[in-house]
Amino acid sequence: MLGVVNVTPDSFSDGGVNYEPANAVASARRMHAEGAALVDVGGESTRPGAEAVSADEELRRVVPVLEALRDEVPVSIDTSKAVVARRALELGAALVNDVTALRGDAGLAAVVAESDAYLCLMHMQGEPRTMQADPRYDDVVSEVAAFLEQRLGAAVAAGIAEERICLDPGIGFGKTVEHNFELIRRLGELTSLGRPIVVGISRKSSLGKLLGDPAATTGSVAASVGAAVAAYERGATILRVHDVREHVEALAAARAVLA
Ligand code: HH2
Repeated sequence: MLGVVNVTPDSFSDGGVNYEPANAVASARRMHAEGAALVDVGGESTRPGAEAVSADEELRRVVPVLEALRDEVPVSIDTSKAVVARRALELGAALVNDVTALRGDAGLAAVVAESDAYLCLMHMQGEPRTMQADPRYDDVVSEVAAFLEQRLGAAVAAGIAEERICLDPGIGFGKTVEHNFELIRRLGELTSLGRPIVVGISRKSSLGKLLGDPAATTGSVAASVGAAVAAYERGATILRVHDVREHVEALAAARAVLA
């Protein structure tokens, strides 16, 4: 379980809640205590329509949080920027979560390669500002699988050990509701790439839309848990979630049934 702590004023579901460093630190500690193996700290929202922030601003947001959590709560850093990743790794981050899959900052691959950190490569069609305008695929699952395989190859070619890399279909990143659910339904086509699969559907708007609100920008915790359990059953290894306790409890029950 990967807990989500967005140190941002504008994230789609927890925006503002963890913008104060003290709140972010408290949330991370709570998520760790509730069973999150890692807490994903981010200083830039990637929600649909979000504007990019500068590296200085991103550092200003995340560094105090990482300093406070150091040696206490295992963290990943949700960033596409090499300077932010480097500082986070110096402060003990164990994983770099890059939603651009090493296509954003040409310096990021070397920063990860020089460390012993893990790396998450995520699929996105387009860029956050415009990605939900009109996402189209011939076959979303095979296109996402081909992309992830290609980015995995690029990361390995840049010197990052394959054993350290996990892959993520990028739920909500340039995808319709149907694309998102099809990716989870056919997750086996992604697990067959041979790397652990991360799924982040927690509170995402597809869940709210599924439940009948076409203008939804978020989804409920209950709907998140239902989708997460289904993703787990289909082979997801890491679930990126805002509500750690609820997901840990649901997975304990699912595991007991499936064991
Ligand atoms: N989703 C978000 C951000 N980072 N990283 C991975 N690997 N997978 C995801 O699905 C993913 C991600 C968006 O969610 P959130 O962080 O809650 O919101 P925001 O981008 O608005 O800060």
